[in-house]
Amino acid sequence: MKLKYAFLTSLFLTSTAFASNQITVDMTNLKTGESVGTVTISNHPYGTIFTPNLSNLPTGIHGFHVHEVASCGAKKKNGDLVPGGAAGSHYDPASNGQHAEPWSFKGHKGDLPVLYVDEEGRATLPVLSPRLTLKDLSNRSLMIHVNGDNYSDDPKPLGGGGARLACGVIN
Ligand SMILES: [Cu+2]
Ligand SMILES: [Zn+2]
Repeated sequence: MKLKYAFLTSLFLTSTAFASNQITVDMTNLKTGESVGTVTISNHPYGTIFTPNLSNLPTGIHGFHVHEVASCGAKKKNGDLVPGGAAGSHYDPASNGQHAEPWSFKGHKGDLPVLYVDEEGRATLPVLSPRLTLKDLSNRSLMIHVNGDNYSDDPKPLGGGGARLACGVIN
């Protein structure tokens, strides 16, 4: 009986440790509803690493953030239905109220380094967030924007990323 309990306990601890080490997020094109691949988020001594395995995206750099709400649905804003609007704004638990460099403590905690998409429409280069932990990430969403990100609210708010292109709920 004792042995059986120890075995079950070790099984539980192993699966828990594995589950808390890595999260895979399914990403969907908000216009077409089609899958564009996954982003795997993993623990690292320097923060969390976001490893994309994405395709069918527009070539170039794209704003990439953790948004506060675990939804990729559309939401009405000023009478217009905004794709991905239900994801809310950038994850900002300290209510810093500004968009900044991913390594800055003055900006949103969900501000990530830009996502690079190659000539074939693929994104595979990982980025590191030095501030986020996996704990921060459950029940949030991951967003890829149409435009890039200058890590500032100037000249455009939220880095100038503009419309929401692809999204995934982080469970
Ligand atoms: Cu965003
Ligand atoms: Zn931001």
